[in-house]
Amino acid sequence: MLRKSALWIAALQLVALVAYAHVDLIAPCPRYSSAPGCPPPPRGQSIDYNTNAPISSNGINIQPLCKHSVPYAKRKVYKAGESISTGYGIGSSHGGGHCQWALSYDREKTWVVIQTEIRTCLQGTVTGQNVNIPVTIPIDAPSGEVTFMWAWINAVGDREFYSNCADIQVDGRDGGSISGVELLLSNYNTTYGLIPEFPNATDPDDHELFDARKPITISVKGSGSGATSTPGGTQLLNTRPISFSGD
Ligand SMILES: [Cu+2]
Repeated sequence: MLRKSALWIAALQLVALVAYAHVDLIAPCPRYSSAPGCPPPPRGQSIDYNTNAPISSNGINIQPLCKHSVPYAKRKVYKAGESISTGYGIGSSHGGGHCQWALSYDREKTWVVIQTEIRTCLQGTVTGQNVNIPVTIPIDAPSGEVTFMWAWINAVGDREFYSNCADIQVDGRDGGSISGVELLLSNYNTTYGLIPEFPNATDPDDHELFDARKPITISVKGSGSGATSTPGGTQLLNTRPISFSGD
């Protein structure tokens, strides 16, 4: 009996370790974050103690983009043109990778990428460190309730896709449009293909796929009505054949 419970404790510790093995957005508060200062989860939802776990690993264990679909009731307000000091909790930086930051005005149906960092994103960060990366809300961003996403494709290790989302309010123009590129979903699941590991500076990192992201413009009607987008939704990108490089 005693041995058995000791084993259980060891197993639970292992689970806890695994939970710390990745990276998460910690500011602005991602949905249902356990971080101090973050709001309680919305009614019917529970705290996510694994916000730092990928939403897809080697094309399996798929969770929805953002991990959770019910937004927080309260939103932090940012002005169009404002730089957000986004924060990250580092468990393992996996050699860095590709980051995309995207906004959705239609509850995560359509995404416009507003900032990208290829290859070096979170590279060289160490376990336990908190890292800040400035992300600027475009000056022409229309007002509205917006989902703000950080997405990450790691350089080294299992082929993972990370996605954390914060619920924000953008204080900008009353209606109008915002332009950027579509969100690249490589590594999200096998449909989108996997980017092989790129541990060394000379390794190919599939940055061409990022260069090839299609432009997208999201139009937002004035005074709080809905959003429309052209050419229509986040399209499937990256039809590269699936390949695993040994890990
Ligand atoms: Cu990880």
